[in-house]
Amino acid sequence: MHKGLIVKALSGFYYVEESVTKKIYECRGRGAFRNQNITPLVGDIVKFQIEANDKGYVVEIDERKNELRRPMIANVDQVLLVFSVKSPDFNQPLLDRFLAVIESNFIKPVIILSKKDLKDDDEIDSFINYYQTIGYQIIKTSKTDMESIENVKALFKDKISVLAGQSGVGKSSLLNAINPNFELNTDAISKALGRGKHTTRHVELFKIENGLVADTPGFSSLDFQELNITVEILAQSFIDFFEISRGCKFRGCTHINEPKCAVKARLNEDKIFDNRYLNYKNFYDEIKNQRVIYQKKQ
Ligand SMILES: Nc1nc2c(ncn2[C@@H]2O[C@H](COP(=O)(O)OP(=O)(O)OP(=O)(O)O)[C@@H](O)[C@H]2O)c(=O)[nH]1
Ligand SMILES: [Mg+2]
Ligand SMILES: [Zn+2]
Repeated sequence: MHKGLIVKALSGFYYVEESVTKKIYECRGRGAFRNQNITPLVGDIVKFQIEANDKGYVVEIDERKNELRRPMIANVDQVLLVFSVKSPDFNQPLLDRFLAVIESNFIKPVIILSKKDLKDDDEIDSFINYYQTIGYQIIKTSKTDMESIENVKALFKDKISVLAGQSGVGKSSLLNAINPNFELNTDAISKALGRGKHTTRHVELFKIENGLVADTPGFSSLDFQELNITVEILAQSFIDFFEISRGCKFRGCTHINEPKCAVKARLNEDKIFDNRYLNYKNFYDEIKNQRVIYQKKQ
């Protein structure tokens, strides 16, 4: 039996890099996985059997450190959330949604603001300020600004990273700027819709700075219910609220209607960004409402 890393998943095949020879084998999953409802993921360390012609079978998956459903990947150290300042327009509710999901998985997010050549905007800068104050690292970049590209590159050192974000924000372009040998496909965004064209179709890991980075297909919806994110988990995933919530009167305060809520007090003092709380409240309602619908069905 051989040991290896799944570096790419495409059309039912898993491309496994053998740990010693670094040769790639095109593998199928064992039927047993399908029966147990387990899907091998890019980033999985696996045991596999080699058959003829560089092909094989994934037989066993090592225990995962973590796993993300969107994008589908396992064992990552950090997620680089790529948001463009324009084309597509910067979307703060989506940023808060992605941040909450990543925090709920206990993975470190880093915010990358791409296409800075397209727009200089005070509003976006004030957003950035807030996220920096609460502890997030943010890098503003564009594919032609080599200084900021170097800063992004430095993030990858010795880590397994994944780029995530909407279609068209420039994830693949960013990797090409860092290493032109990647030769990843990129495509202009649709003029009519102002959205990307879903150019990248699969998750794939690339070697970079003694680490690995995954380019992934763009997506713009994340369903809290599907990801089993409850209102309690949501509250803990807003890192700026979490610290303050020690001061809330009730343990497990969700900062909606409870009396003597420290988060709402800070909000009234303008110490919490209004939009951030608004997004939180919308997500809270979304989770609650889905629950009601779900209960009614039973
Ligand atoms: N002006 C400008 N355009 C950029 C920049 N980065 C990417 N683009 C353009 O944005 C478009 C989309 O870029 P991609 O790299 O394909 O975007 P993606 O995030 O990989 O998209 P998907 O693979 O569909 O998820 C392309 O036309 C790029 O040339 C940038 O820094 N500045
Ligand atoms: Mg792409
Ligand atoms: Zn509270």
